[in-house]
Amino acid sequence: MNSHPSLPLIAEAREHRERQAIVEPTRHFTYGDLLSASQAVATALMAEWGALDQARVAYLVPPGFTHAAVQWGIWRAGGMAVPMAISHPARELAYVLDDADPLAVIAHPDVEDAIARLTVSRGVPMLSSGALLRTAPVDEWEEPLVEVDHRALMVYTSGTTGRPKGVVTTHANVEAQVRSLCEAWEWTVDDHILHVLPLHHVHGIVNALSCALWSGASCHILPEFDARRVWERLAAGGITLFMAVPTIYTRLITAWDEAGEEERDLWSASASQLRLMVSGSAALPVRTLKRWRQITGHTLLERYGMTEIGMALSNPLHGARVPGHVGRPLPGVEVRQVNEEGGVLESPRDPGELEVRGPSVFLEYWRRPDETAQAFHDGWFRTGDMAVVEKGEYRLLGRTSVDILKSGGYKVSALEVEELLREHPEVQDCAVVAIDDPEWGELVCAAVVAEAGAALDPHELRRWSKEQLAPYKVPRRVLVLDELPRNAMGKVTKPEVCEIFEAIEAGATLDSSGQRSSDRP
Ligand code: MLC
Ligand code: AMP
Repeated sequence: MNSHPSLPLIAEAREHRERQAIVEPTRHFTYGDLLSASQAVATALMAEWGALDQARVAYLVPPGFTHAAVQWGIWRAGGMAVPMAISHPARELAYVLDDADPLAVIAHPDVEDAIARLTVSRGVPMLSSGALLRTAPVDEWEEPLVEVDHRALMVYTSGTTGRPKGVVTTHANVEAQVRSLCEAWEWTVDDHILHVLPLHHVHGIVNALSCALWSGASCHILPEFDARRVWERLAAGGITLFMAVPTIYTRLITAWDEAGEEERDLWSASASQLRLMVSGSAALPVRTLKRWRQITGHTLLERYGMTEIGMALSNPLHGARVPGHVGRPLPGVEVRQVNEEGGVLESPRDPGELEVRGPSVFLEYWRRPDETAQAFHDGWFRTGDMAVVEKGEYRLLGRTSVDILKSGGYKVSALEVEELLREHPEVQDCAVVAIDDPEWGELVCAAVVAEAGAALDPHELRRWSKEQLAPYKVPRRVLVLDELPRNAMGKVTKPEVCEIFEAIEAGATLDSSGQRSSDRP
């Protein structure tokens, strides 16, 4: 076997073969196990296709050891890893398959049925992750040379235009993202992170899983988020780090409030033992930060990032964390603000759009050269997020586009949801807006106008949407209106649509799935 792998991640893993890498609820795996299993995956892929030379390999594998082994195996064979979401319905999975156009799809036996029909009709080979991991070891395995500027990862994320785009990062980008966080948050081999995030977005992939594995630390993975299980796992002891989106902290607070006194005391005491708890992917409400501090003694470290850039701004590990602020640039990251004309602001105290530059910034949107070019301004990535700097600390003000929403930490394109709703035979027109919500941050809400003579049922529209869209994109509230509010130019005025939802909310007449209303307030 080649003793000089070109991926630093693999070289580092060999330094701590005996240490625990992945801990599942009932099984433990060492770095040695991860090296063997990922080599088995790489060997099997290369037996079929030779060194992959950046070819895309998609995978549909629940969070856990197998997921990590498959991702590393694709990398070690020289491929580009394309994670798919197990919670997504066929239409979303089909979109990723068509857009990524992968060489093969690796599927876990539990989810093979969900993807088999799609791969067969497209002629894409499907491989079972179970069978790959059982590939017999090969004595003479020449690990292919993987250049740092080779494409490593493609994560699908929604944008202001059309359907989701594949954000491609190179090995150098991923390494820069990981090393920046490992330095800023002082990861060590002695860390144990409790991982409850999905593994098809950077928060779960890079910040939690990859930082742990790069550091020789242990990653304790729960297959899905469940508030009581998280508290119970924290109470069992040994965890040093936790990372989540604000909705998860809100859910943990609710579970704590509902627990008995003895349990609360145990949970609070065990959480206080962690060395760091981080929040990100959406704005952390100050009330959540304060309540979490009361319960655990931790001032959550809030940071700001994006799929295209990894993490950019962070409150400090040591020193004061300013509530409502996202801190300062992370190591290796340059941040500036520009005005509407693209001019760099003279005073960062003025509001401006954030632009980011550095080795962690992505390479390209997959097969979208025009959109990639538009996303940059003189070599700086345009985030679409507005911010001011107050006493040296960045504070986010919102986004430049009303058509991007964040719900439970997931990004949603209002335009994408609108396009889907317009495909419904009874929908003539619609407007999708974000409504503030204490649990989800923002809720996806849709105002729709029915086709003439159609009796459009909001419940039915939601049920139909669920069959087509990722769960977090499905409108939570659907309101049937006679017409959408428009300005003199005939353009739908989304702020007015929001006002209608808010007025109805204030009157508390709208149930969670929407109800018919044609009375404009
Ligand atoms: C689930 N649902 C959501 C939702 N997640 N609806 C809106 N927004 C979401 N985020 C739906 C379910 O389909 C269900 O619909 C209903 O909400 C209740 O489901 P649940 O079982 O209570 O929710 P759950 O599955 O527990 O999910 C909640 C969650 C999850 C918070 C654990 O949303 C989550 O894991 N969020 C993290 C997302 C993330 O990792 N983002 C990082 C992106 S990277 P119904 O109709 O059946 O009731 C990034 C860069 C950066 O942003 O800076 O990090
Ligand atoms: P995504 O495209 O899913 O990677 O989401 C990135 C977006 O999440 C950013 O552009 C921000 O709008 C938002 N975001 C990430 N972290 C924070 C934060 N701490 N506060 C507010 N918004 C955030």
